[in-house]
Amino acid sequence: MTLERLYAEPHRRFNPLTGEWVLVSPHRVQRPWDGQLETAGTPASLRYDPTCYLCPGNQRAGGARNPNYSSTFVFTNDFAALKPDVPPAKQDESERGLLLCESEAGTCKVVCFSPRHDLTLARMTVPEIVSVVDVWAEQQAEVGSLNHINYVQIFENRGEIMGCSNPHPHCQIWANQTIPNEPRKEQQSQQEYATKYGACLLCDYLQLETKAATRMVVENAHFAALVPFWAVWPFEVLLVSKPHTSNLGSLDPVMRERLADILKQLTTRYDNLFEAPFPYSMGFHQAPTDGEVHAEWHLHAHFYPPLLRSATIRKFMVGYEMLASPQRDITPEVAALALRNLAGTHYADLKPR
Ligand code: H2U
Ligand code: ZN
Repeated sequence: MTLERLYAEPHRRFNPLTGEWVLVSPHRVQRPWDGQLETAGTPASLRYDPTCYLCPGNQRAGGARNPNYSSTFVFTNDFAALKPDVPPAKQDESERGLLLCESEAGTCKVVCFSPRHDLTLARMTVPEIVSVVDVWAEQQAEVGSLNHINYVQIFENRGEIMGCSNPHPHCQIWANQTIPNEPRKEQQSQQEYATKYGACLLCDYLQLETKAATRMVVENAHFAALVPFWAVWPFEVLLVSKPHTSNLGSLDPVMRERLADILKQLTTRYDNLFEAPFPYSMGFHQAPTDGEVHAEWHLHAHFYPPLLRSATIRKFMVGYEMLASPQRDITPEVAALALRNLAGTHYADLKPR
């Protein structure tokens, strides 16, 4: 069977980073029912919102007041899910791993990208995004150097549809003692691949994608954004560094500028897809900060947008997906083509005012 024919029929694809499979059902795109309708997010219009807990000078829900910051601003989450001072303990009443629990120390931070309430990564300039990348690199190194921190997770939730109620451009950092599930799976896969082939999984994968070009969305000299072969979400993107590097803290100024550039290019195309602010959860995966070398780790970011075929139709991960396996309708190749063909200039700048 040709690859083309295989891709046109129900098939499953393997995710070598997690060791999991995704079911692809391209023929289902023809079904009449289109999915759940939602209201599209509207761009924030105020440069400063007196009711926003992230705007400069405003009081937060926790009582503290934000400084009059002019670039980025980092603070410890007032409602942190993790705390540094947890007494260490581990228990399993069953002694068979049936009631296993252990204490977990950590910290949670919030990073404001800009004092401007109405901006997003797509609407910020590259130098402004470089300031954000600098904070990420700084935090990764600083938080990661703490004794009780072995993994630093940087992530951004955008859009009401993703449960983010505040449009002010910001991300969160959750850092903790143990390596969380997703990076742990990826660590195991990268380690096994390195042992088996004496090469880096993502370096090898990127080489294949560069050659194929069918799933590439945008690239620059140091980063590539592509719809991975095994993507679960319709417009999922994997952002990979071209040089083999294991964490944000080790990026030099040139790499930081190129990362800012690709972030702007990708988020601009996302917004242009449905000519609306594009919701997503994104986050960086990088080497644990447990004192080991971790040469197997290759820095990357995942973008998981929930949208299906318009700004108001979302994909739900329910039913078969909750109970058996994730599934997608349009192929990653079709999604990549749609994103790749979009203008690199933001739609809001192209429209007559
Ligand atoms: P979102 O990224 O999901 O919008 O969450 C923002 C975080 O900001 C959330 O974790 C924190 C919440 O705990 N927060 C504060 O730390 N202080 C506040 O005054 C309100 C919200
Ligand atoms: Zn604000």
